[in-house]
Amino acid sequence: MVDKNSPLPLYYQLEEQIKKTIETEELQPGDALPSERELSESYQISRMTVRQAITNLVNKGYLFREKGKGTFVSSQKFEQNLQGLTSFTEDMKARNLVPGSKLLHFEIYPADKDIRATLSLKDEELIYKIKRLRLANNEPIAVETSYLPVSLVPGLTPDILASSLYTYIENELELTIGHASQTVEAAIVDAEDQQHLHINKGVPVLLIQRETFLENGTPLELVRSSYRADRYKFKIDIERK
Ligand code: 16G
Repeated sequence: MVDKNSPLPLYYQLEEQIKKTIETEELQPGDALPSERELSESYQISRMTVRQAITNLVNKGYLFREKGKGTFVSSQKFEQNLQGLTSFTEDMKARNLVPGSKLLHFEIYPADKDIRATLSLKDEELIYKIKRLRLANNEPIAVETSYLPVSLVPGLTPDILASSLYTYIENELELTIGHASQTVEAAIVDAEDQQHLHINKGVPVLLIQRETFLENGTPLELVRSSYRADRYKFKIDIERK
């Protein structure tokens, strides 16, 4: 029940109650939440208040809406260790999820100044710009934009990009990927990426920028990826020196 005399807003109280039913596993991932009407009747609060609580829980990732079907409890967030230099395909397989890729953009063009500098390229050297939506069990997880020199990774095609880029680089081209330097920050994506990721306007994502090098130090890839912050969290083990 909610306490109408409490200084805490009613929507917040309802939010906390729903959260509790999820945390105690009374409601499990995939379970449907009672309808707005049912919740408003059983808690004796307005539908507007119920809607506000649900919207907040959707934005925080506890619930998700399916058009015409209702609101459901989300799965736990994916936890990704930041220590290893892994590919998306490897990350998903390690969790027994089926990795997926949808190619959104594929282009070969002369690198512009910034990217040329990052990838240590000569003037006008050709690069790939590849934008892919990455999926786990068909659920959109991240939008990834990669830049790679064509001379280093020849023969890349949309077909190859439907599966694993790293498998192609390592198994077909027999290159050895060495190390990467990576930053993570919060960001808001544009309307197009919001749609790809199925997130609401204004919901933050985790923006990862990674520069990856071959074992011999040659720059291989610059990538900017927006991961759904409501579905993903990063973990790092640290030691006191
Ligand atoms: C990861 C990498 C990305 C790489 C991709 C290859 C980050 C931020 N990005 O998503 O740089 O291109 O893996 O994945 O970690 P694939 O082998 O499954 O195509």
